[in-house]
Amino acid sequence: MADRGRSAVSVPRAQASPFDFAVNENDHQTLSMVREAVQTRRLRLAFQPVVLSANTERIGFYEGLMRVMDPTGRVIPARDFMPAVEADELGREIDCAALTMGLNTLLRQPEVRLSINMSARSIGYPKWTAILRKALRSHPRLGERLILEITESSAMLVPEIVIAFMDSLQADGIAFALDDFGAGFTAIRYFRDFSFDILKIDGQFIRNIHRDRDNQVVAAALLAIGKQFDMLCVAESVEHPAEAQVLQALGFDCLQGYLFGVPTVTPVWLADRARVSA
Ligand code: G
Ligand code: MN
Repeated sequence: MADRGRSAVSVPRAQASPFDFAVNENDHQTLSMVREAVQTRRLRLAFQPVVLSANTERIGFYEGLMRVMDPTGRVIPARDFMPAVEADELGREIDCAALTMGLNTLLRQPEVRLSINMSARSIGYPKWTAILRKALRSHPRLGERLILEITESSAMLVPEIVIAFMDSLQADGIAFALDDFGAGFTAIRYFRDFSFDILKIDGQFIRNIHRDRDNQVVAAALLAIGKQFDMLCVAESVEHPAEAQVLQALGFDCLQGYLFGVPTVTPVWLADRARVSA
């Protein structure tokens, strides 16, 4: 990945390898596909439960994950297009759409707590702020059920700005989650100034944790950091019961992953409504 970024910037076009060309071409196509999806409103939120470790029948909150429908109606997950649009204005538009859909869900489902992903690049994007402010003006308590997830790599781009942003929104009851922790570069010293409420440990340290001694040690260390800074700790990408057992024994607060529910565009509250109206 790093090589790809470097060569795309520094290698003159004539010397770019066919691989680089294909990658750039691919990103370009992704960008137009997503742009069209935003214009024609082919965006959906998929919901995935985050369950309590002590009782996995209970849902702490849902994560709302952005999905783009391609023209043939196929559902494309955020991780397949966000890297291509993240630095573009289109990334801001996606964040605005996710926030709008998330706030609408909170309005319609008073029992749901929901997290929405955002880039630190969207902080200070006037449209994003306007969407949030407008919703909070008419429904001041909505923020108490909203969690904003910011990836570690994005938060570390502009830590001082993230700190001020969090301070300004925590008064509205909004909680913050540091997403994909361990996958980027964290300057631990910022933990003192950040006031993240939730720490989500990246799935690469969770995978096969029942068999992988390295992951046992790394996940325990990341968990210890989270606890030290009073954060609720979530393990991502839990796929097997044996992994869940180890994570429960380590003391994780919440678990998320295919084992407890795949992201779905028809969560229980919409499925119930479909049954009632059928
Ligand atoms: O970056 P973030 O953690 O917000 O991304 C979550 C992504 O991980 C989503 O695209 C979601 O579909 C995916 N995901 C959720 N649960 C699992 C899982 O158990 N295994 C894997 N491999 N991916 C998952
Ligand atoms: Mn997330």
